[in-house]
Amino acid sequence: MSNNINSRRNFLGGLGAITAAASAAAVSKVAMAALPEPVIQTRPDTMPPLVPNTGRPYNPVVTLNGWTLPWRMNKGVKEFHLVAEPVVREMAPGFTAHLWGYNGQSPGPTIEVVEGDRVRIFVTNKLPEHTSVHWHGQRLPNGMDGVSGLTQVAIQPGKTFVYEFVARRPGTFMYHPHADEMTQMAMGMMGTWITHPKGAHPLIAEVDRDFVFLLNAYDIDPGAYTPKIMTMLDFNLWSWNSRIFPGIDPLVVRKNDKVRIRVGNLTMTNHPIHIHGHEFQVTGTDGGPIPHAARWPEVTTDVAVGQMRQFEFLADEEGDWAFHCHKSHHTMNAMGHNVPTLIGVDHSGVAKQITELIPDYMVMGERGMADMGEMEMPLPDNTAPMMTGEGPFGGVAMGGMFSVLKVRKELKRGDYKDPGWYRHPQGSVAYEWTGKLAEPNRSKSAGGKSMPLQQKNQAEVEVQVRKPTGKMHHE
Ligand SMILES: [Cu+2]
Repeated sequence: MSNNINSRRNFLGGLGAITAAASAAAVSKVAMAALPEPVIQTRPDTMPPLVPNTGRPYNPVVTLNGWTLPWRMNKGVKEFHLVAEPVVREMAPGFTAHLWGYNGQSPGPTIEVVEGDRVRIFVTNKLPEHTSVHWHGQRLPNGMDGVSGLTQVAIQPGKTFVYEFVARRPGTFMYHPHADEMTQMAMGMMGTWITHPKGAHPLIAEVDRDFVFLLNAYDIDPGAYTPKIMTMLDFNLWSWNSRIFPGIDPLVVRKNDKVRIRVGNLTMTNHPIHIHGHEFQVTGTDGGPIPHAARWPEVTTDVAVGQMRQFEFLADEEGDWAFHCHKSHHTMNAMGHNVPTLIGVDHSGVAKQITELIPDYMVMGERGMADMGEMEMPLPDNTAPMMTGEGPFGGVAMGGMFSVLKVRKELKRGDYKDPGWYRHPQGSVAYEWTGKLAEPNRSKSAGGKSMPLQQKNQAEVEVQVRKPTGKMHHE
């Protein structure tokens, strides 16, 4: 996590090091007369929570590899300024994508308000085509719902529209265009909206750490910068807030902190989000908080398309706990697909011969794919390796939707700095067995009483042989 707030342009500008808290409300008299000056973020780091210093107090969220949009208070109305524009997003170190987003990044900044707040959002369109913003999950006047053509005129390039409503319902919401959605969401236009409860709420617990991120997916050819927008299913980059492992920051929490994680899905498939070492309860959806009697413990929760799930747990086990999507193809990056299974195929000799013809030739997968995580394979420029990451015990061989929940005793309240790798207590790490191995005691009655092995007649075993037809591919 970076504490560099200088990368945020604040309303006053040029003041140098201004704190996140101060930038939330600092507005000059000149600015009051016009639109709020848009605040632009240029970095993909997880920014510290934006502590409010105007309006009702609340415990702010931390946006994973993201930030919260400062606002100005104008006669009792919270005013925000979103700018829809092309952005350059570093998805992982060494790999940047040319996306569309808001205020310098994809996803756009998180918007945080309090139940009952009057909100005004200025949306300026700097895209080459029209857009609109839909406020997913909000109770609002129909004409503020942001569906271009249906509830409003689309925002043409260069135009600024104003959305105004009262944040009536506390919860976790999303925002995204409702104009040329296929293109604009495939290009990364989305953001999160948090409406905090205005006081103690019977179903919304107070927590020590409150994280939020969106699930998104891209199809960017190795070596390319711009997503292919026509892709429906075969995405090759599975990201959290437009970051892929090892570019996703760890979720750093203090031992015995009560933790809430809010996850919204704006991809085109479901993602079973899985945490190690702890059980959680799903405490809310974008439809609102879940009654206590309807909650049950889980270690994985499926987040379907267009849904938000918020879950909570007590982080009472120290360590570096994997936290990831449980679809194994979603924890790898581009180039991992369309490779034939070669497990058990011996390539020795062949690779050497081919290398003489094609330098850099590499055989993939004869001992499984784990080698891929460690190989120094030449990649096209601007490409994330398929599986990578160096852990304290070797290659992690992951990509995509993978991060680490780091639970530590020694952290201070509000400290989100990466504490490094976990120091395991002596004797608490899986270790190699170096003693003798017993001979396996093989089962002699595989079918039990119903199909005793001894009575099976070998001659009755039928073998089907299918001859290749002319239509099959021959290697
Ligand atoms: Cu997934």
